[in-house]
This record gives sequence, structure tokens and C-alpha cells, in this order.
Amino acid sequence: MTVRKNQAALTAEEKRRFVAALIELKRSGRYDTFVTTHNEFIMSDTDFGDRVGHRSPSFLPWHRRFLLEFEQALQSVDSSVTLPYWDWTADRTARSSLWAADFLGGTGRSRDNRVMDGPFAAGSGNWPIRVRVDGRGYLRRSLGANGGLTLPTRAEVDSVLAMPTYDTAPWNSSSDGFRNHLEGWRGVNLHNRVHVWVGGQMATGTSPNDPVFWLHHAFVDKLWAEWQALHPDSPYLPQGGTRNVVDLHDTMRPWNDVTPADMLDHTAFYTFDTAA
Ligand SMILES: [Cu+2]
Repeated sequence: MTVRKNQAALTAEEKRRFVAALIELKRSGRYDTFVTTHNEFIMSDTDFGDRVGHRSPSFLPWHRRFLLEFEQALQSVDSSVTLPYWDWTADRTARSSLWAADFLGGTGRSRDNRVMDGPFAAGSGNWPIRVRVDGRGYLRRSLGANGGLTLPTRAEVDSVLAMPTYDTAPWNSSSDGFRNHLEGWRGVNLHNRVHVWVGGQMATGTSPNDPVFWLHHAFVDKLWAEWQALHPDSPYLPQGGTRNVVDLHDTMRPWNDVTPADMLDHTAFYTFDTAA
């Protein structure tokens, strides 16, 4: 059974195997197919048109399915590997072990934000950025350097987890409710703010170019599970007949064989190292 662990609790061997599996997916070309898919959805999900991956109720089940597919790809390389999560309310500075050279490497240098250490630094030769929106083929970050931004606090997370309604009309970036506050288009801003705090590719539609994408979304996914545990009687919404939006039993692109209803119970696929 797959157990997703806090990245701060990984052993040296677990980090080594996770990094090696990432590099093998990159080498084989499979990694970049995930970056391409994500960017296609970022570009096509719009507030008043069809929206599936982002700025809509299916943000959470879409990314759960996306992460599952990625985790299965990692496990096809090394069956012991699972996706760790980054609790950015706890590990909230650039000095966290997450950013050490034996794991994801650190922030970028000031001149061009190029990451200079760790397994994903351009100098390693292991991590060419091929799916990109500009000419720069190296991983970039500017941890915490974007306008004095700080990572969300646990109190801010708790204020969002307290919201009893999953999502509300108009089911987009202007909605009230848990989903849009977690996604970050409204209110204290959780998920979106973390993308901007990391900077570099993470602040663009090709954000999965940075391996921290998976650890960030694994924690966002865990927060969905925590919310469900806090509000066991609050359903996924909307439940049917909503134009441009994935209702509970509608299938989601690009898979077309999976619905939000299929994704509601994460324990069908994995558990977390702490109760959620
Ligand atoms: Cu995304």
C-alpha cells in the first residue's frame, strides 16, 4: 500500500531513490509529457469557458488523478517510491532540508535565478527544461524573493479548512467556498501563493518542470482529505447539469474515464503518514 510521507521525515535512502526515479522519468521523456499536459490545461481552463484542471471545482480531483498517474510512473521505475508532501506551513524557509543539495537543491542565483546545486541544477546535465515558454533551458527558482511574499501559516490553512461548503457558483476563480480559497484565487491564498513563492518555472503554466510541484500538490491534496474529515457531510459540488464545469459524475479530460466521484476517497489509492 502506498503511504505518502512528509518530505521532512524521509530518510537519505528514500530521498536518493525518489530523485533517481525522477531523473529516469526525465531521461526517458515520460516526465515532460506531464509538463505538457499541465500546461495545456493551464492554457485552456478559463473562468467562463470549459474548465477542468484549474479555477473550477475539479481542481482537486483533477490534480489527485494527475498525481496518481505520475506516482505510478515513478513506481514503474522503482516500486518503493511514493510521492512525498511538502507542508509549507511548517517548512517555510529556503533553509528547509527540502532545498538541500541532497534533495531538491536550493534557490536560484540572483543574476538569472538559475538553480546551481542539487540533482536538478542545469550543471548536472540531468534536468534539461524542454517544455518551456521562453528560451531558458535551465531550472529557475527565487525562493521567497517575489515581493516579500511569505508562505501560508497553519492558522491561514485552518481558516480555509473551516469552510463548510466545497464550492459555490459561478464555479470559477471568483467563487466562495473551500476549493477556491485553497486554490488561492480568493481570500488568504494558499496554493497559488506557494507557486509564486517558489518562483521560476513554478510560477508558470509549466510548473511541473520543478519537481517541487509534486510535493506541493501532494500537500494540497492532503488538505482536501483533512477538509473531508472535518466536514464528512459536505459533498463535492456541483452535483449535475452545470455547463462548462465537471459535475460529480462527469468524466474529466484528458483521461475521460474518471469522475470526481471516483477520486473522493484517497484511501482507495494511498494513505498518509499522519491521519487525515
Ligand atoms: Cu496545476
